Amino acid sequence: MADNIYDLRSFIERLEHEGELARVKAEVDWKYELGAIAFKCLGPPAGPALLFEKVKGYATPVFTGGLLTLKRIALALGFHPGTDEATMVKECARRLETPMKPSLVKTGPCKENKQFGKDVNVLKFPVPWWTEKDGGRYIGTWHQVMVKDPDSGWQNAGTYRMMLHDANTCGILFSPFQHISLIHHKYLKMNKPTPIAITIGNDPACELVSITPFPAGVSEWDMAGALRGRPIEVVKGETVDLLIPANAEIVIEGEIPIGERRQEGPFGEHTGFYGGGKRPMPIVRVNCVTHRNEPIFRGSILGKPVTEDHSCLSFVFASQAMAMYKAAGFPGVTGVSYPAGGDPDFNAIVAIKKSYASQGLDAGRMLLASKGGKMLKHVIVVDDDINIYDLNEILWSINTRFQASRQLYITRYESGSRLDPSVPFDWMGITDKMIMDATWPMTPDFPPREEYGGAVHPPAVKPGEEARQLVEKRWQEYGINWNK
Ligand SMILES: Cc1cc2nc3c(=O)[nH]c(=O)nc-3n(C[C@H](O)[C@H](O)[C@H](O)COP(=O)(O)O)c2cc1C
Ligand SMILES: [Mn+2]
Repeated sequence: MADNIYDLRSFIERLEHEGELARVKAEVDWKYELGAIAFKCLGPPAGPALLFEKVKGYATPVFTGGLLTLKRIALALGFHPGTDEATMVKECARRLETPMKPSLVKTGPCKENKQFGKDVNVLKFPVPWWTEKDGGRYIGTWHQVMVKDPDSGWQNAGTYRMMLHDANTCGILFSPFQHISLIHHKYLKMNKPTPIAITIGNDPACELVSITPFPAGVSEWDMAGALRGRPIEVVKGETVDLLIPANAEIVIEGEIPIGERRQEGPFGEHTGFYGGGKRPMPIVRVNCVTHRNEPIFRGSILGKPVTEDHSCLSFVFASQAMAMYKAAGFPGVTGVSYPAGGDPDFNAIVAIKKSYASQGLDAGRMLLASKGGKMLKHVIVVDDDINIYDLNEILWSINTRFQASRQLYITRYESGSRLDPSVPFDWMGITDKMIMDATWPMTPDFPPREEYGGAVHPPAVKPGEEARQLVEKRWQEYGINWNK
């Protein structure tokens, strides 16, 4: 377990120790320049994590790219840096079975400095203006937003982009199926503002659970404990009744006022486009800021895959989906992947050991119906002999085991991303979805056949056992200088 990582600083130290960090000591402008450097370092191949030590006009450094690659995610979660993705996904799915409640401590580093009311000024932090076509400076690109269900006391954490409006106002964008939206609507019904807290710069386990689509009622901080193998420490907010990670760099406390909206967007997004335009969105009124001594600001640039967003979502979506199938007792799922390069928000691959005819369709429907499936558009289900990390094998499966008229399922008018540029502008948020069941059919029109040696499907090409054994025995004699 990642015993030595408990906050952003200890993670940065670990990255530096592994040669994964570049300290940028030259002065860099928060307006466009910092974003352009971060963009260049996305690669491919991926560049190092970046710590901008001297941002023009500010004393606070900016950190980005900490979780851009699987190796860095492995380091964050205490895996050996060479661990393969399938092993990490399965182990994290297992860890998520044991939620650990946070331990409440009296105070912590995030309380070292406090400003209230008129003294609040979020402009004191070096919030980047990532790219020129963004509608403004984005303060929330790799942050954690906490709200609490007024009925049950369930506290949620999620990452929903936040634009900076002025010294004590930010904009926030969330889709109607997100947990913050469910909770915010309860406060609206009671005619009360929604108390809210935001952390910027956090333990990477907290960052990862905040972008994981757990079911409603699950507290992400319990899951951060599960991922780390030990509870995270939390403190009470100064002005809000919320549990906040004690080691966070920066904490913003405030409320979403009733009915107030300001223009938000556009923003260069995970689709690779500035989709969505400028629209009136809810705001956060900031009442209090606390931060560590010499805080580190954390952000992330989005865009065409692969960015940090895609690497992390690909990983956390897969772990959570494996855990979800297991908890539901769904049979035969042997692996789930969300290819980062396609945009994991929109595509998933599920491998199953099939035992009944509609199992592939069921696996796809179950994923689409889960919280994690709300953004998802395309699910491809394959048999368990297919390597779900090899796009060629996936295409081979589609091309040889799939007939569109019988194994392609399309639904319309589903809830989905508000940023998908393939949807007509005024319809964004409503989308088609597709399940491709690329597993061998098991319907009665595929009976056992003599031509296939009594099997339902043709045998795979390979030399017979006898010939293979002969070749192994005589291998040295052939003089083929090649080690296989
Ligand atoms: C960098 C990044 C930015 C995100 N921005 C948004 C956003 O602006 N709005 C949104 O609804 N979801 C956004 N998401 C997705 C949510 O964080 C994700 O669906 C998460 O599960 C939401 O938490 P919840 O399930 O507790 O509501 C973003 C994810 C990442 C990684
Ligand atoms: Mn949630």
